[in-house]
Amino acid sequence: ILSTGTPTPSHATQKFLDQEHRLLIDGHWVAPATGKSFEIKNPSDNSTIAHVAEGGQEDINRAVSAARRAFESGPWHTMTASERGKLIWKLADLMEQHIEEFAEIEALDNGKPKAVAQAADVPLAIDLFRYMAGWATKIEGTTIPVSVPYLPGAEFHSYTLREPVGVVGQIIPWNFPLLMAAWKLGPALATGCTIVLKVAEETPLSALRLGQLIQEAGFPPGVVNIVTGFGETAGAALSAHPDVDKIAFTGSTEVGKLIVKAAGETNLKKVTLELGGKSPNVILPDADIPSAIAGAANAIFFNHGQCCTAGSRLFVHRSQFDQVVEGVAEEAKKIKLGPGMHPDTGMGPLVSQIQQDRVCGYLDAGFNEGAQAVVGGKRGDSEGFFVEPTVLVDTHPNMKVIREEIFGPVVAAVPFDDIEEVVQTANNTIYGLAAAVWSKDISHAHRVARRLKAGTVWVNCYNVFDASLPFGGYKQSGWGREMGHEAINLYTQTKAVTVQLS
Ligand code: TXE
Repeated sequence: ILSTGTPTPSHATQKFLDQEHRLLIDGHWVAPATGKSFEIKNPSDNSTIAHVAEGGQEDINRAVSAARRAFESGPWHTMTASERGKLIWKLADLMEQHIEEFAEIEALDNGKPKAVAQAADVPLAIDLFRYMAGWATKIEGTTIPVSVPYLPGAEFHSYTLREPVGVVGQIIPWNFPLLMAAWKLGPALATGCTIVLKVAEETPLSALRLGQLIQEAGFPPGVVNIVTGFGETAGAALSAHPDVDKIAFTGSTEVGKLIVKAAGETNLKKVTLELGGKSPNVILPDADIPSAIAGAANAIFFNHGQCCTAGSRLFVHRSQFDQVVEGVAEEAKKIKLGPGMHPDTGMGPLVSQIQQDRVCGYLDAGFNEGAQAVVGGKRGDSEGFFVEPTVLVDTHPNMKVIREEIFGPVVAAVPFDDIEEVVQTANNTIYGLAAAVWSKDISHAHRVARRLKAGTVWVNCYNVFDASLPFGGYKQSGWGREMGHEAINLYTQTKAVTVQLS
């Protein structure tokens, strides 16, 4: 594991880390009502990099009241769509001036390689805001002809308005801290909602830096409120709050179910969920094998496997199974483990000791049930929360490592004999977030793409994301879609207006 020669953060990043990190409520950085703060760790060496405020129930209440005021009577409520769009675009411009700083914050806080954050997380977040800025002025209703049978001869003019849902609570995870904040904030701002964002306790820092830029861009007070704190307290208070109109959540399926329950027991707030996955990656016999091997490695090892879309079940035709498994294992061996800030790091640590223990627990369960590791299979020998990139074989369909989301750099490779069989096995999961198929035969590829039960299917590629593509899950991977036009629909509601003309 790399460690010597790890650069220190830039002056700008260090200055930010050393600040007092408070809550953003009603346009001010305020101390939490709890009076408490908690430590933020660098997962590559378990050192403390910052302290942030621990927001609780009372802070959530204050933030929701501020968001309500901003929604009902603040300047936001009378701002034109064009002005809203310009503010969002301005935020993207400000982010662009701080790409490196954001990348360093993500590397230190989450553990991902700085170069990856700089090439993917931060530019994708900026792009998302620009895409959503464009939508602000394109949210339209329709006109609808009506003929009412019990009012013969009466004439009407009917139309629909698409109005913002209102005060939105957003709860995000730690795997792509800045990008998840952008996916949530972008469409909510474009549609004119106001927001209380509860960031993950593991990785709150980039959202706090984003909060500073939101202030600098000039969003009115109360439009975006950011509360740092824990899930069981701040998160639960937000999802049960009677004055929140919608919760958008990304995280575990387990907590997703708690959110739905809280909504049902309180005000039936609308809920969208982006939850776990156990995504199948299917390599058909007619695939271009070298690119499928590289793709399969990327599918599982990107972001250390801490992707809801991680290609954690790799299905390969029996005739090519050994070749592909060997190829993916070779790719795994080439990956250098190290701190996110080290320029040679290919894979950083997992985000926390809890996640490291969870992933290693899955590995142990797999080995006890008879699985074998072709490569990897152990935690890293260091203070940091590293796990070796791992390829498992000799699994069977009832094993935990096949059924449950591991959320680490662990792929199970499974041979298949025919397409019908692999489609059935690939769909044999409670999840349905993503899937991929590799084939040079376009009919095969399209046919399999149709039959895979997943919200995203990639053909001859993996982990391709764009702000314009709707993203979300079938089955227990979630409700609703993020990004694209569909996200706009889910932050608005339809009002039908009917005017009698005669
Ligand atoms: O998730 P949690 P954790 C999966 C992945 C991972 C597992 C556990 O399998 O191993 O979940 O990760 C907030 N009410 N994913 O424990 O707990 C919490 O504060 C309201 C998949 O980190 O779901 C954080 O902000 N909120 C995934 C957010 O929920 C609560 C990404 C996510 O945390 C809460 C992350 C509660 N009772 C984990 N409890 C994906 N889909 O990408 C927690 N939270």
